[in-house]
Amino acid sequence: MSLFNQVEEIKQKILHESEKISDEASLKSFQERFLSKKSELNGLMSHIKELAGEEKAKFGQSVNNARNAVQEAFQKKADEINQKILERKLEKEKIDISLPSMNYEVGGINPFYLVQDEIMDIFVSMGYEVKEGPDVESDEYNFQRMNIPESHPAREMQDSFYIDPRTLLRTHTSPEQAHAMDEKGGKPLMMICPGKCFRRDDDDVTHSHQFGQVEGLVVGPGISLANLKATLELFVRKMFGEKREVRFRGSYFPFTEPSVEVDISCMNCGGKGCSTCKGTGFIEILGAGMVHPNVLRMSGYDPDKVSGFAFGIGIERVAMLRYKIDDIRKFYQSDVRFIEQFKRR
Ligand code: FA5
Repeated sequence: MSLFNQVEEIKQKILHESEKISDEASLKSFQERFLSKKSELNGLMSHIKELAGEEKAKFGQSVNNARNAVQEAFQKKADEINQKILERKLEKEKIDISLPSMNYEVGGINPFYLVQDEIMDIFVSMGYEVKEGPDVESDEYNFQRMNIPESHPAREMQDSFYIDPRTLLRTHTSPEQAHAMDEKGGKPLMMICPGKCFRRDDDDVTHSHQFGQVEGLVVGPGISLANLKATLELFVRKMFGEKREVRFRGSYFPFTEPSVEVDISCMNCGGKGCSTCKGTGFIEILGAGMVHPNVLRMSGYDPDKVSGFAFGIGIERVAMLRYKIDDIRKFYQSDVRFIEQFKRR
């Protein structure tokens, strides 16, 4: 038989073999037998030297063609088998969408944050800028820049947790007044700053050693106590509705002059007097006043040219009134029965 016929015969035999490939194992063994260097087709090439001239090239060509045909048949089978493997895998991993879903519980939002957001919305709608400040504060900003020098008796009422003798967990958000004025460099400003405060207070129904405040500050030419009163009345009305009774009481803060405290009729007894309001019928929600000239001066503002008002709202106290919560400690006890009542439905 001529070498050319042998090529054809081997090719037909291998193609016939390729028909039998049915899985990964037979595919592999076919590749080893018929497509490796030692395959029968490659072996035929050793006879090329027996041919002369043009015949050599023709023979090489026919072996190559046969090899290509075998490779093509192999590839076709490999594609078919890979497709089958993929189909089997997809079938196995199929998600049954008719199954009922897992019932994930969605938590509620602590009313502290609901109210903090509400307070911010009210002041942002009046044009206030929102600032942020550090929980860990320097003695300078927490006290001195707030007109509370060392050994001032007001420090007694705001004892805190100290990191070192000059650094403490801030006792109020008022140091943000000084930070905001530093930043504005003598220009008019209107800002609020929500944040956490810490005090060495004894915990009871209305006091916690950790609580939240929203500080507010407005500085500019001609700002008056009337502006402060109108702003806080508007805030109270937006927050609690028209019916809630509001009381402005003269007070004292070293960083404001004059100073006031704002009380709201108790949510629990409606003003008659109960244990929540300690029999007074009112709960204090914020402190406020006209920014003290010393504070303005220390922050680079001229008290003869500008004036300002400031306030510090107790977030839990507002939340207690808003949602009739009778004990401030509930905000911090992580009791799901409490939090669940504030789920957004
Ligand atoms: C201050 O902290 C002043 N920095 C507020 C202020 C700001 C006055 C700007 C003038 C100008 P006071 O200690 O009264 O003030 O606290 C303000 C509010 O924070 C209180 O009305 C109360 O709502 C809340 N608060 C204070 N101490 C506690 C506490 N231990 N637990 C819960 N809330 C508290």
